[in-house]
Amino acid sequence: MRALITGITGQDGSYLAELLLDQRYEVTGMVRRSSTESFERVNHIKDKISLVQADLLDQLSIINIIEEFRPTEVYNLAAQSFVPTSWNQPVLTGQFDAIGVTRMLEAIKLVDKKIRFYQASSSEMFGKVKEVPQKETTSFHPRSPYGVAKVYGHWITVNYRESYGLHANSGILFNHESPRRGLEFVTRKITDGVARIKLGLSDKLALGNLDAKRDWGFAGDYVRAMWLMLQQDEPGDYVIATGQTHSVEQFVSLAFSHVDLDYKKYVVTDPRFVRPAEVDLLQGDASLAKKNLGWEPRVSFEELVKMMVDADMERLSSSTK
Ligand code: NAP
Ligand code: F7E
Repeated sequence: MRALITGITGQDGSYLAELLLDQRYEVTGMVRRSSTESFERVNHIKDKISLVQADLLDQLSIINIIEEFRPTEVYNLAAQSFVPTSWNQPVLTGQFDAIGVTRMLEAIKLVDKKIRFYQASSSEMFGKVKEVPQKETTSFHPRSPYGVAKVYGHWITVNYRESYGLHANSGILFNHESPRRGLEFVTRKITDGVARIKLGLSDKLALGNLDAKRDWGFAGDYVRAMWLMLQQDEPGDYVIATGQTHSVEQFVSLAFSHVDLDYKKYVVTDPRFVRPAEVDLLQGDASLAKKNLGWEPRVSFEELVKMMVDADMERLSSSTK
């Protein structure tokens, strides 16, 4: 089995690459050209994978790597994934997260229609939610250019399945986190901030809307669901979530209390981190994934928060020694 992962240098790409190597896949990662290489999430497996340059913006580069590498499975994880940036760079976000998906699908259609395809769809598509919990049949109302672009990526994946019979799958993943999460996302910003305050490197943490609620799971659990979707006889769309929701404030409280600190002494709110349009509440229903894929999350919310705080404590303590 040969897998091509776009976005291999990201949080999910690195966990997925590990999982596929364990299953004895040949793994190729698509990376975009940069003047400085930042492969820190895959450094520990770099001898076991190959990295090839291509870009979601460049159709021919995608066709060429699929032609050359001939994967049996393609996981399209590459994207501009930070919601606030999508208001500042809406056109680029659309090029990466919407039209980029069409470029991937076109390349597969051209080279080999038997290649199985995974699209990284998102709970941000539900946005201003129409029902609680959200499932595969819940209609979309995205609240950011990111969410809007992901809706396009989702439907073009469905469309290529229906138009050309591709084994094209869309995973509607709710927020998933880990010690490898980018530092600008709220969970990692909090756990990094907690560790800095505990170690005396900082004395406050500025956040935006503390009332927003998310269904947070562990990224290592969620990449397993991606792989399971591509092992089914029939392609499909699946919500992947824990079924539980917590506020940003609850995340903050648990993270600070894990190192015996009272968050009220350190957390300040800053309007710079408040969004033009917010997604107030996300809570997913992953019953279909449980029934068809046998998928269930293994790491609880409490375990996730502690894992992330512990990892940031360890990283920052060793860097200050
Ligand atoms: P991430 O850590 O931000 O990683 C994004 C990856 O995309 C990076 O490897 C990045 O490469 C690559 N990339 C961006 N633009 C590219 C381009 N033009 N050409 C080639 N590669 C490009 O994101 P993640 O958290 O792993 O998420 C993976 C996917 O799932 C994304 O599509 C995201 O939108 C989606 N998603 C994430 C969540 C979540 O909670 N994590 C939930 C639902 C859906 P560089 O290293 O060069 O920047
Ligand atoms: O925000 C609130 C913020 O940036 C979560 C991406 O992976 O998941 C992610 O998108 C919530 C929002 O993730 C701060 O307003 C408060 O309500 O961690 P986040 P996100 O926007 O939910 C989805 C499923 C994806 O698909 C995306 O790619 O936290 N919040 N204060 C803050 N958020 C940030 N970033 N920073 C703050 O200071």
